[in-house]
Amino acid sequence: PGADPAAYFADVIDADQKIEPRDWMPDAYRRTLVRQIAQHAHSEIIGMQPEGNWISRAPSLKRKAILLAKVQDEAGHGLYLYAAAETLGVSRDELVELLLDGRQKYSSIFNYPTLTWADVGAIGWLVDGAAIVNQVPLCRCSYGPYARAMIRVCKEESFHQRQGYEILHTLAHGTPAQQAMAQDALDRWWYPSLAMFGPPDGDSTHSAQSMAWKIKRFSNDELRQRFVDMCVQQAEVLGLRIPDPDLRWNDERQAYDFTQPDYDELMRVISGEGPCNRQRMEHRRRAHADGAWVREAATAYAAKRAGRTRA
Ligand code: FAQ
Repeated sequence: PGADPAAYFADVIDADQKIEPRDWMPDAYRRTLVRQIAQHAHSEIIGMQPEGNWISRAPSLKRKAILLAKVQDEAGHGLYLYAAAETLGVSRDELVELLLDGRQKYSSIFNYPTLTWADVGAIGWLVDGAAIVNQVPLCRCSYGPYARAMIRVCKEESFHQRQGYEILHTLAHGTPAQQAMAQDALDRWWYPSLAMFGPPDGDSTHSAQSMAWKIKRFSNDELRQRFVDMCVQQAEVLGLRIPDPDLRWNDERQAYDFTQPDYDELMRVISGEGPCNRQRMEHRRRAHADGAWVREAATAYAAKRAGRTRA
């Protein structure tokens, strides 16, 4: 770093190198990262609920063990991401408070209910699939701690995606009732999964600046297109129908044309009016309150140990 920290920042971004916690950065860069990383962390933690709903009802011991491990991975991703956010000078306690107060967001997708076992398969295939498409480019994000966290997270997400795909494959090749259950899950999760990528580029408030800073590497619409193109063949192998009558290959664009999700619905869900928003937040507040004694015990233990080392 030379005498001019702003010039150094610009050079690092230009050269595709990483900004590290001790480097100077514009306040707005820091704020955007805190917002995005915190929202990402909260999504992992709230995202444990829809699948957690099926741990006690998984159809076999093996499925139950796999699902338990997946939901635990999500808790791990959440903590990993809170730790990445803390390198920007905020504490995990503050971020958790911002979530519980409703001042920070989590992904819209986790406000939809998991009605059947097939939904666990659809979440793995589509929601983790969308998460991978969005997060692989984040491994090259300009902020070092976030980029490095994403490498491990993506490896685990790709295992999650396969386990979901395998659940759906089993159901889709099972009895007619199981096939219908798999199709119904795809019908309900398809558009909410497309909406995960955020508003269309024209309405995305942060995209242009985040792309200039190389936090985002592709726009919301570019990633949504990539996801659709990836899913079409996978749905064919499953023998399931993507619920979009206008889905067709466009030779000129070398990509699929598809129906956009309902962005008014996305905005309603983001603003708290989705099918499960209240339930998800109530559950999180209760879990946080029930865990107060663990935090108190851990703080007391740390203080006791610190006293012992000093003595
Ligand atoms: N939900 O200007 P943009 C997972 C908000 S994966 C809620 O385009 P940006 C794994 C946005 O915050 C899910 N809010 O915003 C898993 C902004 O709000 P603000 C988590 C949304 O940031 C799988 C406003 O709309 N992944 O958890 C959504 O440039 C299975 C304007 O939007 C990540 O968070 C939405 N879908 O782009 C776990 C990835 N979309 O603050 C369990 C990292 C937009 O201005 C089970 N995040 N908003 O009022 C990102 O890549 C970006 O933040 C985007 C949004 C792409 C989500």
